[in-house]
Amino acid sequence: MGSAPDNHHDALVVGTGFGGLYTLHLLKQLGLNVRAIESAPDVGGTWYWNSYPGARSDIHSHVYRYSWDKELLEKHPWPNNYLHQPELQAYFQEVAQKHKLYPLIHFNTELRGADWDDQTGLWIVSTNTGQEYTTRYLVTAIGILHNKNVPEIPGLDSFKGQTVHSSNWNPHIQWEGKRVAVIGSGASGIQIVSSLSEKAKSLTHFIRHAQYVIPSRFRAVTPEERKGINERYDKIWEDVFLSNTAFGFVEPGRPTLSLSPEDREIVFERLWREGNGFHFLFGGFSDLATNEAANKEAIKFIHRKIKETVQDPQKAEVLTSSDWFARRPLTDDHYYERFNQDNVFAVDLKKAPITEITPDGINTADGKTHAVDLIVFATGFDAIDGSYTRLNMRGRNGVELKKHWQAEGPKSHIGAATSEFPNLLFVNGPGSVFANNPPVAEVAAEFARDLIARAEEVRYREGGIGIIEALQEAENRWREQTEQVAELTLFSKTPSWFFGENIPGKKVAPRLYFGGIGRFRAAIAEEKAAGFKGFRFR
Ligand code: NA7
Repeated sequence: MGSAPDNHHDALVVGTGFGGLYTLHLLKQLGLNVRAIESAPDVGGTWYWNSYPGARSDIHSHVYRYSWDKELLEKHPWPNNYLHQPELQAYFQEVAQKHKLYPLIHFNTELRGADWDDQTGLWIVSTNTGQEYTTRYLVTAIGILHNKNVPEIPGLDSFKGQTVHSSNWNPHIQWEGKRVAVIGSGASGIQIVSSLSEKAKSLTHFIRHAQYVIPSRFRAVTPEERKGINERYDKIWEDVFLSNTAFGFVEPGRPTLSLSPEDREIVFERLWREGNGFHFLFGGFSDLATNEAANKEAIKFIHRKIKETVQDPQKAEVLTSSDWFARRPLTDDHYYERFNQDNVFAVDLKKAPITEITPDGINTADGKTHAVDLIVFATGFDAIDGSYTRLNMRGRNGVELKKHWQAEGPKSHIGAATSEFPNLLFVNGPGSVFANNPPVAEVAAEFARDLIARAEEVRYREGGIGIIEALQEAENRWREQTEQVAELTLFSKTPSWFFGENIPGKKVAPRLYFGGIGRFRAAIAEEKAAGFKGFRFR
């Protein structure tokens, strides 16, 4: 199919979540002829798709938004300290409307692949609709959690009831009054168990690795608090962008073992009472995620809370993790309490793995059959690079992105671009930073904009087509740095999607930079100050 003029752009942005919408806004401001494509029928990205009952951000609402629109910050309603999925959806819609982004977006249009033509300096982009686009810059903000992981369990096709992956929820899913199985105990599984167990006939949670779930302390924000936050917003964002985790709370410099056991206990109790998993891990002490002895103290505390909360000792045992408290921290107000209901059960898959799915339910290795009507796969995603490797992306000389990253795992220079793929930019791609997503998306979108602005400058000055490419040495250096920092944390000692361990056969390597958003921004600033030395412009 040929490319109609409406399908040729200076820049094509893929995705309209936090990263994509802002990138679209920035490139429009830059005066480029820019278009976005989005696989969903509306804006929102990850937050469009993850709409299961109880889907909610577990980061405080006043920092789970863009910092750059002061008016929206002050006026857009957020009645509670956390945002439910429909509120986030409404927020994205308001941003897109206010900034006149809707006319620039082609919805229901999914990126399938793209080929770089070095002669013309164009990407030829294919989509699910059959429509091709050509673009000089291809900016992908395709989300780090998009490519669903559904395990291949024998007999799955024979199941007579309904099955759904957490990111595919829809109104046809019948769960009230039904016997529900939830497989998976990450952020999605915990929230789904907590909300569905209210009205399900029974709920069985199949757990391979139990996790540490900190109360969220969901509550309304008072008008006084809101006023105070509005007045302090500039300072709040300044701190967020200089911090490590960007979650909007103070990150103390105090090591855990610097306090006496009694004083430590007071701090842990306070963190538990105040709520929020990230706050518990990063807001009380400086070293819970890096020091084994410190982490063990937090683990002891949480284990005790589980024992105190869950009345049935057998269920409590299944819910008690033996790993480091160093995966993405989880938050929910009711998760542990739900297991005090007679109709809520916990199955330890380490002791009794799933052997097969039958027409009526799930069989486990201990000979039990769990009869269910609905199976919810809260089994996560082929995360980060998995969003890319499912696509047919071919760079210079036809090199495939999948192959380019196969041997050593994904590489990029400061999360923005990879060698041999000129003018392909990532917003929150591999090599980006582990921190609160909206501020990270802003930093990444601005970096992509700056790279494009620089390429355009070179084009006007020197003629030619305007090409940016990450240098191999630069991306290797960034990878080394990412590995070194990851090694200092307990995250690297705890299998998770951060390192690719959740997908069989995937190269195990850090996919995010754990050095904090402040240092990540400093790396970008240094890069810019040195004339973008890690990139070649031609
Ligand atoms: P996660 O955090 O990747 O969690 C997936 C869960 O599914 C995790 O508990 C896995 O167990 C479990 N899983 C995966 N495959 C299987 C099989 N085959 N059998 C049993 N259990 C399995 O995904 P989420 O959607 O919850 O969260 C993703 C991110 O979204 C989250 O971090 C937030 O940033 C928002 P495992 O631990 O691997 O044993």
